[in-house]
Amino acid sequence: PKKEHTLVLVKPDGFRRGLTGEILRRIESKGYVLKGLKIKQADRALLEEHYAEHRERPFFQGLIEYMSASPLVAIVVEGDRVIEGVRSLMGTTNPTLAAPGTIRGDLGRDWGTGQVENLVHGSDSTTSAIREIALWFPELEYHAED
Ligand code: DAT
Ligand code: MG
Repeated sequence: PKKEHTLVLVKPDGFRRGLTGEILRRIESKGYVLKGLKIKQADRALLEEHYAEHRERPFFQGLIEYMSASPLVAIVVEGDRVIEGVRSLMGTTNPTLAAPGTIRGDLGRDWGTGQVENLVHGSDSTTSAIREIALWFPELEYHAED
């Protein structure tokens, strides 16, 4: 069977707070394998493509501002059921409500800015993972189908 991959982003708030190592530690300690990793200043065009499904949502412009405010870390992670596994490690979207034990629940909170800052992104399906890895890592020889 083909190996499963997912795209993880340590979002600008996570990178700025020095939490990249802690987030990678949790992913690696779970047993997943890093296949690609880079620091990147994402531009609006890349983020609008990445978050295309949310284009009509009221929070879209704020989301693009948040994600482009400073560099982030983009990572390709490999493992059996890694898409679901990383989503489980992340916790639910709102960091105030995310369960303790998860990345968002342990390390995230609301800051009174009105912007949801939740430290980490993980692809939500096989289709999303293939699309997002090709978008963030066009230079990788293999994509999620390999
Ligand atoms: P997730 O990142 O948990 O997959 P999502 O795909 O629904 O969540 O949304 C993408 C990002 O958009 C999310 O990480 C933070 C932001 N967001 C989602 N819902 C929001 C809301 N109701 N208000 C503000 N930002 C929101
Ligand atoms: Mg999502």
